[in-house]
Amino acid sequence: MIDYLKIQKLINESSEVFITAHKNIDLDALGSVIGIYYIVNNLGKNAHIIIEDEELNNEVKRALSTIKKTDNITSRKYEDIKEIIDDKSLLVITDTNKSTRIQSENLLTIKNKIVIDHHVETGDFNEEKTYKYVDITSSSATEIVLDLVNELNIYIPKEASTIMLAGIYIDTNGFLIKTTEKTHIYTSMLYKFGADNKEAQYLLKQNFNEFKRRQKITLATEIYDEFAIATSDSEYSSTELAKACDVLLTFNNIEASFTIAKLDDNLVGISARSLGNIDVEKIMKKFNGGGHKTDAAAQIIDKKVDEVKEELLNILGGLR
Ligand SMILES: [Mn+2]
Repeated sequence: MIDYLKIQKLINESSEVFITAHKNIDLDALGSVIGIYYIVNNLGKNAHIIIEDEELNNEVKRALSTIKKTDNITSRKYEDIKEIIDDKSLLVITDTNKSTRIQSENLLTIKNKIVIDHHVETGDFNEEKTYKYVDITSSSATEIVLDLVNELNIYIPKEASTIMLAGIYIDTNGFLIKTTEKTHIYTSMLYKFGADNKEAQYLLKQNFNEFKRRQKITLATEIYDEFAIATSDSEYSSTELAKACDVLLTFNNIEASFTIAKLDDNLVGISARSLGNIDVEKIMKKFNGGGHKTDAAAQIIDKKVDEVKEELLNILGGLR
């Protein structure tokens, strides 16, 4: 259970609060950041949202322009706020537990830090944290933040609630994966705040070319008994591989899915998902990767996509 009293105390004792999330910010990260923003504001402190991304995806752009218009919230860069950082500043990081993935690593100089995340811990966040809460059973970072919102009895305005709703929608693939009773309880809380599902749909409109790219690797899928394996010789990002992998899990008879493609010239990425009967973390560990039983990944240096697929098939063959 999240220690909301400790978080409240840390905010109350701070001078100002800086809130950030992972690079290439998405709607879940932004939704959780906005939720924290309102918590901090309600507790009577100044909050600053730090986003350094040079290029924002369209959903995030739309969301940011909405809350700028309606709630007068703007994001800032480290350069703008570095002068006001002092010993009592508090940094809140959401939706990532990798210090290298944070929007601005400069922010890590802030001594007091809270980390709130729903990803499996990777051990690459070695900075000292004042308080850390990682819950991998939560659908999204936004869901965890709503737990706080609920405990601390905070009100979230309509437009911000819609962004938070869209954030949960993104991380659960439309309430298909990682969704629990709690996810729905907090979603209904967002509706009570005035979240608008139709507006969320507009926020979530996707880029057709990106969709086509994901479809392309999805169409290259081959089925081996209860396993779906998709490969491509084109370059994909690990996010794209993860998204395509999520989708493969939705097909008949599939218990585990894998997407494999080049991430870079001599780096192959593999993403793995399971409904829970197959331990994909164990499988990814054989590639020196890691993750969770149902959600794992690995990166392999100096191997070809086909070689990685062969290795994977051997491992899967050994499972029976
Ligand atoms: Mn997330």
